[in-house]
Order: sequence, then structure tokens, then C-alpha cells
Amino acid sequence: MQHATLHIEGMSCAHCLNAVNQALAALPGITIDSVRIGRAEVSYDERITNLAALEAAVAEAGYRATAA
Ligand SMILES: [Cu+2]
Repeated sequence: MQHATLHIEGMSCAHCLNAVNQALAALPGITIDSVRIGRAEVSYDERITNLAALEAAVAEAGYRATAA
């Protein structure tokens, strides 16, 4: 498993936390360690997914994620 910290722009409330959580949780090969406003900590199986897929899922939910 790889660990990643995503910096996420556009989050402001509990709804945002939910939306980001669900977007990430829907991806295969990922374990969410924590989601806070502006930041998500995740572990992922690099044989199944990658940082670009994580960033794209967050983008689809309406936020802008950048891997730290
Ligand atoms: Cu919000």
C-alpha cells in the first residue's frame, strides 16, 4: 500500500466532507485514513489505482485535489 496526502481546495462544511469521503470510498483499491476540510489521508494499492485516479474522483465531486 502507498500512502498519500491530498490537499483539497473548495471544501467548507460537513457536506463537503461527506462528498469527498464518498467519492474516494467509491474507488477500488483505496482505504481512507482520514478526511478533514482541505485534506485527505489515504492508502491505496498501486496495482489497482493511482494518484491521478484519486485526484479525478475528487474533481468529479466538485473539488480540486493535489497530491502533496
Ligand atoms: Cu460544504
